[in-house]
Amino acid sequence: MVFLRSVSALSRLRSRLVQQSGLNGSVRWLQSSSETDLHSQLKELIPEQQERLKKLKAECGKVQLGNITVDMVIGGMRGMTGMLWETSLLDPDEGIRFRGLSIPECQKLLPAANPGGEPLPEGLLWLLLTGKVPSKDQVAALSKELRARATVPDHVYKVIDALPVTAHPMTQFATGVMGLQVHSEFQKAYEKGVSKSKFWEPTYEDSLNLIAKVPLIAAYVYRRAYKDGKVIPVDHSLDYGGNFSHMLGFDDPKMQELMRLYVTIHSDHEGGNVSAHTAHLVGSALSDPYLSFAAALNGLAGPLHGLANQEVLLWIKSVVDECGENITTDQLKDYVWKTLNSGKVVPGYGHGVLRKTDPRYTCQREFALKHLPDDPLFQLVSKLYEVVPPILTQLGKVKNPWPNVDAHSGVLLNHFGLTEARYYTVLFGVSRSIGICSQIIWDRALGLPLERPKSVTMEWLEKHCKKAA
Ligand code: CMX
Repeated sequence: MVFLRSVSALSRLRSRLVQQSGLNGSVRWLQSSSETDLHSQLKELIPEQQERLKKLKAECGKVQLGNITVDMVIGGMRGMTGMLWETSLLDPDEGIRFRGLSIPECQKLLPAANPGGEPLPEGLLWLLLTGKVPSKDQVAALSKELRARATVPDHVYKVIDALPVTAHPMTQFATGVMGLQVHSEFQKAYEKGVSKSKFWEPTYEDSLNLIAKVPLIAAYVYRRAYKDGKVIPVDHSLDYGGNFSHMLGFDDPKMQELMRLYVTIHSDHEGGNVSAHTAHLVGSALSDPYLSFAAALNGLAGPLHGLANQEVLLWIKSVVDECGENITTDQLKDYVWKTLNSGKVVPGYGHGVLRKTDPRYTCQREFALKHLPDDPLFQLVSKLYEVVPPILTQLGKVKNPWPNVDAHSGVLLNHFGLTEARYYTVLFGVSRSIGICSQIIWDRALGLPLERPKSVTMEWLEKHCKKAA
């Protein structure tokens, strides 16, 4: 029971309660000494969410969510609702919401390193895991905890060093993550016979370790591939995003702000995208977070998914190489048609779910307008926004002619000196560790089962359709 001794105490408490509306929208009281400890917070939340799922299953288990058509089965399961993903939800028109909050709301509500600055990714991690907007103290405590976990054993670097320095950075990165796996707490606990009700605890340990350590591996890969292997150690005075930027070799405060924004907006995009779904699927076999996340990275490395950010910058640079920086609209249209006519996609445009401009694109554009309005490649990206959608619409088959997140990220990084496009998907991967691991913790906490959808053959479909007709 809390006693309110004064009006100011009452208003302090009120603002705190507003900040801490719970997972199901109800307000929670957080007065214990464990208030700034994420693990304690989760321990409190998990039983009520387990009950919620039990009730949902008992009361609504037989409610239909839609009809599955043959198109869906042969069309990559588009539009088929088929998995539970608690941390974020994607609306085709509005874009992503992290635990109900849009990107502009996250920018407004999550604690920042600087007044009016970009949100701290640690704050987003707290939000994804608990469903609550964290206080500054909670974010500071989590930041400190992640720094304490940010060490990588030497054997991981040796495994990476066994690869040619020219190996794709995503290959080096995923290899490093597999090297970390030998320290999995989940695997150890499972071998010792941990009970199902406790699965989430070692999963939590692995997840926080993984999130804390991947920036070091990613920075190592960058410095190895592009900076003669000169590694920059962790700066214990910096936050997660700032530190990552620092270890890559970028200490410009604007680049550090960009990294905070980048990691925040790339962290999670509901569950059906290739990387998130892969992690969820692999994890459903009780593979630990390292195994699940490494699998996800291999999906992220595909050009239709995360590799598109690399492809966009390379494509933009090829436009400049061929036509110069002062390219006219007509030249740009011709270049887009040339790309399409050679059987390629226009990278950075289109989406499996979104049907409007990706808000992750919009917030990066706002960042560019604030910090680099005169950058020639940014201006080219703006011009592409005018040119590409009408052409893709003209094709008549593209469901979403608007830009996605990858259409913008490269020119921002390039502006601050991170010019090596082949590296970009690694940054996406580091960011994804936050969303993917948050959901894996909840997968184990909620006791979600092995994922095993039914597949059929063409013959089966033909027979089924004949019968239906
Ligand atoms: N350029 C050219 N053609 C495109 C296109 C684009 N940007 N986007 C879609 N199309 C084509 C598809 O290739 C498909 O053609 P076919 O029927 O001949 O195979 C047709 O339009 C219909 O596709 P869709 O239903 O609109 O889109 P999908 O859900 O099948 O694919 C995506 C979505 C993202 C793979 C696709 O839009 C694409 O290839 N975009 C370019 C790559 C890209 O930017 N990927 C990054 C996405 C974000 C991320 O995951 O990081």
